[in-house]
Amino acid sequence: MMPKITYLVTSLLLISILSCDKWNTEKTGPGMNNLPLKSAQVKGLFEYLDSNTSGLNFVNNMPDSMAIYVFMNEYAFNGGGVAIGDINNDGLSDVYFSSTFESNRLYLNLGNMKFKDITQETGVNGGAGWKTGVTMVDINDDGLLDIYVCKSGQFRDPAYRANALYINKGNLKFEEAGAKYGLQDISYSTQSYFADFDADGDLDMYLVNHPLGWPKKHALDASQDASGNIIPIEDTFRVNVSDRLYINNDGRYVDRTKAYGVDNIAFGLSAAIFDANGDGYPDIYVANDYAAPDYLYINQGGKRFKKETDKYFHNIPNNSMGSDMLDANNDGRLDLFVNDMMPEKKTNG
Ligand SMILES: [Ca+2]
Ligand SMILES: [Ca+2]
Ligand SMILES: [Ca+2]
Ligand SMILES: [Ca+2]
Repeated sequence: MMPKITYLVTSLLLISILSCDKWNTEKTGPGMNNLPLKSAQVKGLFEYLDSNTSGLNFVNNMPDSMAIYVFMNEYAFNGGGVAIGDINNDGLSDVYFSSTFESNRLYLNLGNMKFKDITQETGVNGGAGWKTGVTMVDINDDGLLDIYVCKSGQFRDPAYRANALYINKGNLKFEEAGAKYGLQDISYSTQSYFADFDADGDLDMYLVNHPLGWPKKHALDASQDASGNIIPIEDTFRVNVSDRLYINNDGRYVDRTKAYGVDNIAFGLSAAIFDANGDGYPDIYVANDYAAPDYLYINQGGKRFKKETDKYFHNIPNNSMGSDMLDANNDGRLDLFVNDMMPEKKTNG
């Protein structure tokens, strides 16, 4: 999901506001200066643990550079994400943080809310490039959670955007196998979502992607023949911008984006995978920022998707920032929550 690290930090901040009797500016660790948090003062439903106590001392450091300034690159500050899962099946949830520019970090849960950074010995640092979302998934169905890291950024060499797949070999050993699985994707990725879209018993992948900026967003590459007929040209810009759908063929992932009808251009920030119409096939709701609306793709029997947003929703957000599924009213049916950054009323001046 889009900036999961942002959600985590935001959650900590909200907890502090709700729980503290007074503001406290004690330093609580690297990058946490001036947060109004102090363990001893927090009472209530949640207890604040500082990074010195938990060992979770990851910080997504961003260099002060014009090259990544938000007006030069709109998605520069999106993150960074976090995935939580039990990588060693000891019943304790472990934590993987994605760092935009520095090394990703894997923390092993030692119990009693203590964590140990095991990035170096496991080698799951994400490699070079600009890392974005991360997903823990048992991609080969061997009972061990694997880790898939998305990448984005404008690089001359697209290899810097090759997403990484770390296969869990057991005993805290991992092996990078993105190329082997066909998932060394070089598009501008935000986040990956795994589900059995074609209902053949293995996990396929929907990849939420984004353009780098506005200039070519609505452009059409075309030429004309001698009679004046417009001939569309394969839009290479769109190739790395569109969301992608990969179908799993016996452990080898194959790009079936166009065949499944999910070729699009939008500043995608997240997706929610659920069965919107109860037919047993997973459907996809994509939350998009800026001009393109959100998309609801209804699965057509595992063969393709049909965009049916208007059929299911009277209104959708204007500028979606993220989404999640939950049963908000406890009636047994999943509901959809989408953040919208736009106010209800726009005012000028
Ligand atoms: Ca564990
Ligand atoms: Ca596995
Ligand atoms: Ca499948
Ligand atoms: Ca469905």
